[in-house]
Amino acid sequence: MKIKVTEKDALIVVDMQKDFMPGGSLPVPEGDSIVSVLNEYISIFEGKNLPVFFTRDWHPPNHISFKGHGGIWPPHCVQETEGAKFHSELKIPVDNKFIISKGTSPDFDAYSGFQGTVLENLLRERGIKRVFVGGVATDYCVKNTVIGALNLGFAVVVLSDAVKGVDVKPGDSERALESMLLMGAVIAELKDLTI
Ligand code: VGL
Ligand code: ZN
Repeated sequence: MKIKVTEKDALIVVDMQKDFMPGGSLPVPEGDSIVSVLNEYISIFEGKNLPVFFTRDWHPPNHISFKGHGGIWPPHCVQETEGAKFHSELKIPVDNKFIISKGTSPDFDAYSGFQGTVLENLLRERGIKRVFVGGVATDYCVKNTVIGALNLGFAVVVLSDAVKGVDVKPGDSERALESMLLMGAVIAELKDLTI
């Protein structure tokens, strides 16, 4: 299916941080394999001067999602640490890009880029009606960001060649994609986009 990228579209790149990449503290298997296709999407949006949003997990050291602090995850994406940095090959535009930090307070977690952030406002201010979403993890932050966007009334295109999941239980990523579809998201890949 062909999808034309228009001036009401934005790109959201979810949590492409070192701790979520192989070798990081909470690795998504093959998480780094989507960097090059994400860079292609980024250059399409940048080329049309459309906004690109990069969400990041940005946790304090005592975050509630961490083992030992009430959560299930190993410590990851701790503010100002190496593991919280974006993958070094991710091509972050100089202009018209926004970094959205989430999960920044000790007592709240945020799997959605809309939770406790200004992402919705930034999109609305710019007249954005549809978001294209890629990144990690399909079964956590991508899924919740997509559902968050749908619930706020945005149309959503999930970029199936630019997402990777953790699959704590086998099939979690596949089920996550199905639930995004059921809620109204469209699934597309690079070859479907026309500029
Ligand atoms: C995520 C687990 C814990 C994600 C964040 O970015 O999908 N997963 N924190
Ligand atoms: Zn987290």
